[in-house]
Amino acid sequence: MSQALTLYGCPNTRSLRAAWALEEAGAEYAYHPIDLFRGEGRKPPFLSLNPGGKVPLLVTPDGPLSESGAILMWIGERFPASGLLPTAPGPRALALQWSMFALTELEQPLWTIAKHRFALPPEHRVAGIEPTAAWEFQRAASLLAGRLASEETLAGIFSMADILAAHCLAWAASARIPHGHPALDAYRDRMLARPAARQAIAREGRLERTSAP
Ligand SMILES: N[C@@H](CCC(=O)N[C@@H](CS)C(=O)NCC(=O)O)C(=O)O
Repeated sequence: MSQALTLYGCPNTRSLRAAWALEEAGAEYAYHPIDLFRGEGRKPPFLSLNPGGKVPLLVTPDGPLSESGAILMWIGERFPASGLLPTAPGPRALALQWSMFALTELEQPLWTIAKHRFALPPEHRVAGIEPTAAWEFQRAASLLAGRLASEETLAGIFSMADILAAHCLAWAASARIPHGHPALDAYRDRMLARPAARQAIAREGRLERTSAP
C-alpha cells in the first residue's frame, strides 16, 4: 500500500494533520504540493481529484479521500499499530469523541475568524463576528483544558484526537487568538515536539514540485 499513497497538501494548512498522521503510522507516501496561494487548488487537474478544491487530499487504494478527520480515521484503520484510532473500546470512544470535538467545537470558531478576516470574498465578510467567535473558541478551549488537567492526552493514550486538537491550538497561536490556558500551550508544544510532527512539518516545508497533479 505504501507506494500507492499520495498526499496533496500545502504548508501552513490543515494538510499538516494528514502528513503528521502518515508519519506517526510510518507510512510511505508521495507528497504533492498544491500552491493554494497561486490558485492551484481551483485548477482542473486538482479539481478532477477533489471537486472541493481543498487540501488535504489523500489518494489511497480505496480512492481519493478528502476531509482531514476522515483521512486520519482512514490512516488509523489501515495502520492499527500507529494507535491513531485505538483498538481498545474505551480509548477508541474517547479518541472519536475528542476528534469530533476538535473538528466541530475547537476548529469551527477559528475557521469563522479566518473566513471573515481573509478567506471569504470581501463583500461576504462581517468584521463584527470576530469577538463572538473568539469567545466560542475560549469556551471550547476551557473544556479541552479541563480534560487535560488530569490526562497527558485526550484519549488517555496518544491518538488522532491529539493531532487535531494540537493543530487547532497551533492555528490559534499563529492567528493570535487567545484561549487563556497556559497548560494548553504546553500540551500543544509537547505534541508538536513528537518526531512524527517534526518530520511532517519538514516534509511540507519542501515546496519543490515532483509532478503535475
Ligand atoms: N473540512 C476540511 C477543510 C479543508 C480546507 O478548508 N482546507 C483549506 C486549507 S486549510 C483549503 O484547501 N482551502 C482552499 C480553498 O478553499 O480554496 C478538512 O478538514 O479537510
